Amino acid sequence: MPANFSGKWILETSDKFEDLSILALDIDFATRKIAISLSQTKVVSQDGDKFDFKTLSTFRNYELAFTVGVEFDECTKGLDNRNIKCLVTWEGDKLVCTQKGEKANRGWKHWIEGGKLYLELTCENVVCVQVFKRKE
Ligand code: YOG
Repeated sequence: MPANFSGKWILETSDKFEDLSILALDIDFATRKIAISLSQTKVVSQDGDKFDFKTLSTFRNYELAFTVGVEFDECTKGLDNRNIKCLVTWEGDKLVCTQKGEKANRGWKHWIEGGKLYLELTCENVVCVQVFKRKE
């Protein structure tokens, strides 16, 4: 039985986020400095295999809706502004997205562990891990 990610989650720790944004995603210096200082909130709505992820901050917001097992096109507008082809699948209780495009080895994984929401963002040889706690 797949995990339930629904709810509001607030960023607690973010490891290698700057490496991901500069080394891998080519985000400019000024934007990167703002990005690393942001408090991020994930608002997740899950209805079976249908998901809506909102990543909210005082600087920018990002929304992604998808169905597990159905390939879709994503434009990462306001992030690194690239077009990618994505597929999200379940690997056990992990939600795994592969993102095909200009950047190699790109994707993310979400899972819940010890009541916290984990997000592993990968691009090329960089792996960033974010941990979110439930917001009351
Ligand atoms: O999440 O795709 O939860 O979409 C990754 C940013 C920062 C802008 C955030 C704005 C990577 C400048 C979303 C931050 C760095 C930095 C708040 C990750 C790129 C640009 C929006 C993501 C998935 C999975 C759902």
